[in-house]
Amino acid sequence: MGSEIAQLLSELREDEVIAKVKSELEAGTDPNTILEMCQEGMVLVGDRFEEGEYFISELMMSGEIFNQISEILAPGLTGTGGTKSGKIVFGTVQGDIHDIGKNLVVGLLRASNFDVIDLGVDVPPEKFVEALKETGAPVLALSGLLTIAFDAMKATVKAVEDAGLRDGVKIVLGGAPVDDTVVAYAGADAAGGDAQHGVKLCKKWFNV
Ligand code: B12
Repeated sequence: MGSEIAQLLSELREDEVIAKVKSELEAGTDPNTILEMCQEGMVLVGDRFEEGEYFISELMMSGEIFNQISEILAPGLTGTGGTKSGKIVFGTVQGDIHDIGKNLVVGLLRASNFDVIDLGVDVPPEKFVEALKETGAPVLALSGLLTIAFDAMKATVKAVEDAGLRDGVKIVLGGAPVDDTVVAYAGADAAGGDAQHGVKLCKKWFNV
């Protein structure tokens, strides 16, 4: 079943995959599970791109379909209620414009009552520093999907250090290629994993 959604998405069969997502939801499948299947599909799209079978237009199309599915799943992915849990400055690092994953995590964090300052994509280090100063946020979340994003993450951590803010700010990195090696390379605090894991981590950091 999971592979069917992944397969349909990877083949960019828009109407069929959306219908399948809806029927799975109606059948009571956990939206988080459906989301994972869709991520699988996006990885398959990436593989086809690497193999030269797909081009940028197909990447864009997959992003478009994924965004539509995210909207359908969003209500089921809601977090806990209550007061605002804390401020988080978030953005995709300089040189990288991938934001589908970032937007998902931002949505989930907001649904869990975090006050997220979303700086968008291709964000230069100094813009992150400025936002941390303005908001006093104790958590900085950086997203990046390109290999070159690792250097931008490192530069961003350094800029936070140079501004004298590092001791009061925890930094989480996310995006498919991010692991503990990247965290160590960039000098950050943690790898965010998937969206659910990222939210859990922030809850732990904010003690909520
Ligand atoms: C869609 C897509 C695009 C779209 C992006 C649209 C958009 N608005 O984001 C477009 C067409 C614009 C695009 C462009 C390019 N892309 Co592209 N793209 C993809 C693709 C197919 C899917 C990415 C995606 O959205 N995945 C789904 C989301 C939900 O997953 P995610 O981002 O990983 O996010 C999840 C987690 O990682 C996590 N997460 C994400 N961020 C954060 C942050 C925190 C703090 C936390 C806690 C968690 C977290 O939560 C999310 C949910 O669980 C990937 C393939 C892949 N394998 O990833 C390639 C891929 C990332 N792209 C790639 C490339 C090469 C490019 C281009 C350079 C192509 C070109 N020649 O121009 C450009 C780069 C543009 C730029 N400067 O950024 C390569 C990168 C290779 C590399 N090693 O650097 C990939 C891996 C494809 C491949 N296999 O070759 N791309």
